[in-house]
Amino acid sequence: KDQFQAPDYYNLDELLSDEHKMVRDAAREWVKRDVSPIIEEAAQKAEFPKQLIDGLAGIGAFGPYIPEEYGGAGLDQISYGLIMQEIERGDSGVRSTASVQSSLVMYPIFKYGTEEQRKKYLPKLASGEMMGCFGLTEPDHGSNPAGMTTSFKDKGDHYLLNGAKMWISNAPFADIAIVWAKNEEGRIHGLIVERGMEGFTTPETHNKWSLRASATGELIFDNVKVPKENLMPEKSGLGAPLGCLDSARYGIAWGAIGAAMDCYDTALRYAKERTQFGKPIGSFQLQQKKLAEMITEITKAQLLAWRLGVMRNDGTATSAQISMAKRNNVDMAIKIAREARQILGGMGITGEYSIMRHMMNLESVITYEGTHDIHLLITGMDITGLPAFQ
Ligand code: TGC
Ligand code: FAD
Repeated sequence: KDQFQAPDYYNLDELLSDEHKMVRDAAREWVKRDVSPIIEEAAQKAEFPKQLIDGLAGIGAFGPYIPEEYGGAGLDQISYGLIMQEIERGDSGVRSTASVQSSLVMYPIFKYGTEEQRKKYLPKLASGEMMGCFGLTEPDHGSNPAGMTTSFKDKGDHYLLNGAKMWISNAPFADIAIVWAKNEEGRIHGLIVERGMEGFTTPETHNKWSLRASATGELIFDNVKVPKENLMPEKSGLGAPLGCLDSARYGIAWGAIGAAMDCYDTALRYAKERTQFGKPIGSFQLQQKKLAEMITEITKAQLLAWRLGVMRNDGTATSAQISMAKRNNVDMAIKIAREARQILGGMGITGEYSIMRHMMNLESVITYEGTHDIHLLITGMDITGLPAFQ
């Protein structure tokens, strides 16, 4: 049985509105009821649990901040963050599916698409009837997407798309892909590619030890004819995909707190129940130091995420501020997962507890949406004015 109790050491609930708490509690209950009982088996089998799609749509996880007229939940940024926190409390892979659908598929269609594209795709994406993926990374261009070689040519009544994307979450089952590719002048544009277009395939990536409950794959484009109306016209250049990443990275800053809270809560309960040398292990100073540091770091991360949410609501958060929160909170979560696993001793390596799964998942989360190193360099550039990427 899922006994999770969320830590709130600084009474952060007092900073939340009734709507925030209602949205958060609905997501929390859904994770307890529908995710926790099945997620370990899905991860062991390396399968994305598709049966969760309806529930994700039901808690507003697909397009939380997309206006209701397009099928979204019309919520604010803090509600969006809280939903991501609760889902990742269950599993980072399930949160990935929600992040991609919301911030990397619905967001670009909403922001950069035509009214026809919004009406055609957004309501179906919000309800989960249609699933999407986001293709930016290529085999030879990960941290440096500006170097991408996927390209399209204008053939009069259509575009001809060639190239390949790698490490794409949701690719194996997605109905549409948001694909970033260069035109003949080398300018990056976003195209909506639909499953079934001739020459478009999505082979699955196997043998992952991380994010096993999320389906990852490639996107291969072999002379794919893309109708002209599938180009998103309102923004081009690298800033277009990077703008989507701002929204997804913000959600991850909250999501990572969820994973950390679950590891801490599990370790705290175990430390109070497990007896060695005639005493609960939680009575030993070394274990208390670990737990005390965990709750301190979680509390700091919660404050960072909440403040960033307020700035996102005001429209004042910068890309560099979002980058810092993604980096800090994922790093915090992975360190807590490692310490929490040790508190459980041998039991910590089993699937009886969620910690090892979170720990392995977080190895992907610290790498995708910009690696920890790239985010350090983003902060470095922001404070010195000197880019150190090249
Ligand atoms: P740079 O010259 O700095 O910038 C190019 C243009 O982009 C603008 N810009 C941004 N715009 C919006 N949001 C941001 N965060 C932005 N950052 C930069 C910038 O102003 C410029 O605009 P303009 O108009 O002057 O052209 O670009 P650079 O080539 O030097 O690269 C900078 C760098 C390294 C920070 C960037 O390439 C980067 O962030 N790399 C990391 C790549 C990455 O994060 N990939 C993620 C792939 S998607 C993914 O991982 C999904 S996982 C999903 C899941 O399962 O949850
Ligand atoms: P590289 O860029 O080759 O980096 C390798 C190492 O070099 C890293 O440690 C990095 O920090 C370091 N490095 C690189 N450049 C520098 C530098 N200038 N200075 C110092 N160090 C540097 N991408 C998508 O487009 N869509 C998705 O849905 C998606 N989902 C993913 C799901 C999973 C499970 C994973 C693992 C990845 C996913 N990605 C996705 C790809 C992800 O964004 C990339 O893996 C990430 O951006 C890093 O690229 P890379 O793996 O090519 O590593």
